[in-house]
Amino acid sequence: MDFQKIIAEFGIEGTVESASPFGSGHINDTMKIMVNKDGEKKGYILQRLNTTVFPDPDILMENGFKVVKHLKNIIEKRGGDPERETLRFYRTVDGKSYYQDEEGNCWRLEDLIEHTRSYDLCTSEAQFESTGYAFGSFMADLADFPADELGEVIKNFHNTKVRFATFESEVEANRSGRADTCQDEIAFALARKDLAECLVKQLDEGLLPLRVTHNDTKINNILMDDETDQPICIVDLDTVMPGACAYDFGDSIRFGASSAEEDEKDLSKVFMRLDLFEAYTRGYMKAVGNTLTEAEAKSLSIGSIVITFETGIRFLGDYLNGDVYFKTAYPEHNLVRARTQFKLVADMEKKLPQMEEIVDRYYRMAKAE
Ligand code: ADP
Ligand code: GN1
Ligand code: MG
Repeated sequence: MDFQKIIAEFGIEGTVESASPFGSGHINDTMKIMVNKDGEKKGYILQRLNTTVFPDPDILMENGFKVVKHLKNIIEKRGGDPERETLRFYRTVDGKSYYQDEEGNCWRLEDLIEHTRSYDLCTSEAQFESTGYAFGSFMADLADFPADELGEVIKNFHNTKVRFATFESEVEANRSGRADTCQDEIAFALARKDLAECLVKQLDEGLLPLRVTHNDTKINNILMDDETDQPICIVDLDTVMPGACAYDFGDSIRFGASSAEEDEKDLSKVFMRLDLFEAYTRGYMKAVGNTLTEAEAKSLSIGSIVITFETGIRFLGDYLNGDVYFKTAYPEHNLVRARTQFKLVADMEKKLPQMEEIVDRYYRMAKAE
């Protein structure tokens, strides 16, 4: 890959000193590029967009530019540092939001946010509490963003009812021929049709309001400062769309309140940590508790189970399809991921009363303030 040529397309001068794969995202190909210009080094993130997942990169990138512009204004108003607290995308010298090479690959470029890192496993309650605060604040910052200006990048992204129907047809089709290797997991999933429908039903009936949500709030999509270990910037804005607040709350819990990584093979190590659940709830409610309706607050605990279940059927569906969506490192990877999600679902089903008590307690506190 000629990275020197690619960055020149974005008007970046200087010599590429290094280019290495970066992060652990499942969708795009992410590279960290270090450029030397007259002895000064600057880092960039270059991503080859996954056009199977995002068939319309124009819509994707225009959404990204709009969201970042909105966030930059808010950060400036509150006296923050827009260079570090949100992304900066580059346009090409021809004014396009991404560069398409001769082979059809679509590339986008953004500044590397220096002296930060992201985690695949939460390191402390304090870190997760501030993550809850950051994702809650993100939703608050987007509260007055005109949602109708956002193109729908992936239809029905968190429509778990539609996801369930898709999963049923994937089981039926069994494209990879591997259905016989995951009969227990398929049965676990097919027994939970009601779970799949419960958030969608409340949205359809108007019981839950639509907000502008991030929709992919796992903790490796938030950058922590190397020194303070505090959240600096929320990344991966590809799926910012109208949604329920429980989508974001739930996805953070799914990933960050888990005792183990998403692809842990030893299921005895996988459970939902109530201490982390409480920490996240504390931070989240401090940010947005006083703006949530009763129904929204109530939806957060069950929503965490729904989103974990949804992610499980997406992984299992992809395993059945022959690993065409998520990046995998080995043939069983998606099945291993589905198993951790289902283990978490089963554990959360048992812990639901405690989760609801925690949410209710912090919600009341936030309302009383
Ligand atoms: P994917 O859609 O594949 O998940 P992301 O946009 O999330 O791709 O990027 C992958 C990872 O790269 C992120 O999880 C984060 O750790 C890191 N990353 C992304 N953008 C930046 C940035 N501007 N500065 C520093 N790290 C970044
Ligand atoms: C993908 O892109 P990444 O790795 O941050 C996926 C999410 C899933 C997640 C599971 C666009 O997120 O929806 O929840 O993997 N993103 C897309 O880890 O499908
Ligand atoms: Mg990501």
